[in-house]
Amino acid sequence: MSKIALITGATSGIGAATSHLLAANGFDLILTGRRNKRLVELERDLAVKFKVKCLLLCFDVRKADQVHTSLDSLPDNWKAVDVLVNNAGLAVGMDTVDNGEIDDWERMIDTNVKGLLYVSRCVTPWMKARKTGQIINISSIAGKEAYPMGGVYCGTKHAVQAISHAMRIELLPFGVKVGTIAPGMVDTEFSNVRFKGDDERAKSVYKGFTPLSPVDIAETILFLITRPAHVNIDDVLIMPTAQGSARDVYRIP
Ligand code: NDP
Ligand code: 8X3
Repeated sequence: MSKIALITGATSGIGAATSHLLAANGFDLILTGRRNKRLVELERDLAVKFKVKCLLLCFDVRKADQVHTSLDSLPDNWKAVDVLVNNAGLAVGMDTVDNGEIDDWERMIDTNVKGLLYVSRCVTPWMKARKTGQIINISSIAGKEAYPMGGVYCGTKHAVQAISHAMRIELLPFGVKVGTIAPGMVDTEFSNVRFKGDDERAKSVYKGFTPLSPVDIAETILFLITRPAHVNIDDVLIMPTAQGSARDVYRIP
């Protein structure tokens, strides 16, 4: 029987790349995101390339009721989730705390922290009952270091690190693995979202060096979830070769 992976934020970037790689490796997939058209296109693409089953759930991770209704609606055989990738997340805006927009803060906190909690709260009991499973939470270099103008995003990713560590300890008696992956800069739609559709500014983030690709992170996820039963990789910091800290990037003009 194929293993089942549930990937949040499958409609773009790291989530989409992970969906492809896990499908290529025989996982059946529960794919989630808000953009249903993209989910349907992704499913069609995966069906053509790989012989895996997909189940699509379109919901907003910020809405606890949507998360619970969608996940609880899964047929019992799909609740046997082997791998949960809590990937849905975003940065919105870049500003100092005294100038920041409250709506931006709420979007980041509600998505990156509360959304991850809502999804985990639903899926973890299924894993506990089966005494098996693995949760990968996508953190960031921003979960390791804080930088000016990114205080709230960094705060959310520090929270992801702390929550993940607590979950890891809570789930020890159940044999459920928990790990975090903290990437540096990855070329996805992340910066377009952060800069609210300013494509030129978004592009400039990745100028003059080679950023990570979403496939680099997908391959890291695959490595973590294919370790033997007695091995849990707790935390991975993965950076572009040209990036040495959240703020130090060696760019060739
Ligand atoms: P993308 O913007 O390409 O993808 C983000 C994904 O999150 C989309 O599929 C989006 O789906 C989903 N998402 C966002 N908000 C919600 C929501 N409210 N409900 C449901 N799904 C949501 O960015 P990345 O692939 O780069 O980001 C993935 C993760 O990686 C994030 O947690 C991000 O913080 C983290 N990360 C990214 C880095 C980077 O440099 N790119 C570096 C370090 C970490 P939809 O819009 O359809 O809902
Ligand atoms: C995304 C990486 O450096 O923009 O998490 O915070 S960074």
